Amino acid sequence: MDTSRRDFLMTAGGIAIAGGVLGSTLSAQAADAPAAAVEHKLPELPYAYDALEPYIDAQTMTLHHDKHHAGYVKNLNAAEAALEKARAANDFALVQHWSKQVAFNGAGVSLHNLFWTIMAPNGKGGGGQPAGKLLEKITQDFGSFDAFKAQFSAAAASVEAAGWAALHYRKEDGRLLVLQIENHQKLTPWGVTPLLVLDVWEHAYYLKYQNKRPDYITAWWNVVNWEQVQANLEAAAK
Ligand code: MN3
Repeated sequence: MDTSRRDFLMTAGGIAIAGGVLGSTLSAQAADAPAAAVEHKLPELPYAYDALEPYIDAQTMTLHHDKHHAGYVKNLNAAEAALEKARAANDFALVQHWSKQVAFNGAGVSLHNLFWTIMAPNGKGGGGQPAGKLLEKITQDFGSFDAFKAQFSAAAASVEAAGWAALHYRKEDGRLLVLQIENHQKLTPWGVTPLLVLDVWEHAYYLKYQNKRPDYITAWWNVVNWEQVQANLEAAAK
């Protein structure tokens, strides 16, 4: 296993959905025997657990990162290992089962990797409004920043059960799209790159906001790291 490639995939994991899965497939082609699955790792939070207070509380951040996100990483590693065994055994019922697990947990890992990075403490990179090229693009595709914000908030508020709201960049026509994601992997078209995502699974807000998901969404705008979203747009549009 090429460790520099593995490190790259780990750091780039927040940007490209299923980047690690694609990477392990590519490196497997170069070897005579299939390469072992890439071990996915839980990235550290780029700030302290209490850094997003009072908008997102420290206990929620701790459980969310250390238990939920860590669980997706662990389950992804287990599912990829099991998938390899099922393939080697030509057990296609198990291949189907573990493929679904890889999709669900892999998307969960990727979205959480991205989620932590598009937030920052309020007043220290978090909150306010986008500027420059990002603001220009949002204005072009949604009419105004306020119109975008209203659409994104409504998308987040109305996700059925567990899921996410996402701002995607579609390279084909250079458009920004606000879409919902059910669970971690459903309702997403091909050919888009998520730039900004909001976790609206109950584990993301229930301790502090209980059933008031809209209050969590309103508070969350105070910790959005627009500089990172702008960097994500530049990377996606390259
Ligand atoms: Mn979550």
